[in-house]
Amino acid sequence: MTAPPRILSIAGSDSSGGAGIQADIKTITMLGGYAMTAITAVTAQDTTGVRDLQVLSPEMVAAQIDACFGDIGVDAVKIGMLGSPDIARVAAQRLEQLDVPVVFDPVMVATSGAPLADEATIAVFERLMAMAMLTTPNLPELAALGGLESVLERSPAVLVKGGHEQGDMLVDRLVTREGEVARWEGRRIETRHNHGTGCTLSSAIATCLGMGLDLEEAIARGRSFVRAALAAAPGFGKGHGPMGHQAVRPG
Ligand code: PXL
Repeated sequence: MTAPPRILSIAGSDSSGGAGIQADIKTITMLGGYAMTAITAVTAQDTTGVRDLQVLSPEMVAAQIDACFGDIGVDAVKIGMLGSPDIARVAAQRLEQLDVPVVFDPVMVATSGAPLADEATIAVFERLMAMAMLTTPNLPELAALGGLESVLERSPAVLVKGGHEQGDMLVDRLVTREGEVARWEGRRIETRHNHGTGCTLSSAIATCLGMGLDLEEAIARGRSFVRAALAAAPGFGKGHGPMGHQAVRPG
């Protein structure tokens, strides 16, 4: 058996299990990766909203990152919720010294509408975009970051996720400084159980990059995983429930 790709998720914990670190561990594991974590913040949340939130110290986040790189080693990194500007800076500082593919999900708002990044943290996103192989904003995040041109000044590649578009057919586009290099069109999956889709997609792409797939293949495989997990949502909770990561068949 070949060794699984070693994937580090730098992200926040979601007690409800649908998003954040929990979604990342499920995704990485289901895709055949080995999941490691640097937890930035702990949220107390359910499917209807974030009840409470505690952010860890930047030293503690740095120590988790160092522990993963120092012993087991890391083949690819996913960055999600950062929690504070100091954590964002320390993550950037560590990753700038290392040569592994990084997927940056510029998390700003939870599916329930709760803010997950303040202005000062978002200001450090520029540095993270510059060291990421891919940045994966949804449409509201793209607008908040100043639009596609502005993001491309930093990040070499952007996956513009169309999930917030109106209509029946949704388009995700991979864009680099050379222009659009790929697009994927899919019929909207009608469900309110869409909590954690962004976390799941970014960690799936990181896992596939860690396996050695190229960017387009990694995105294609990540999208398929998200669509299968959405279709398998168990229907838990009174709000935006979790996806069905555990029900996705390999392949
Ligand atoms: O999906 C964005 C997200 C990221 N990280 C954590 C979250 C959420 C959404 O709820 O809870 C910890």
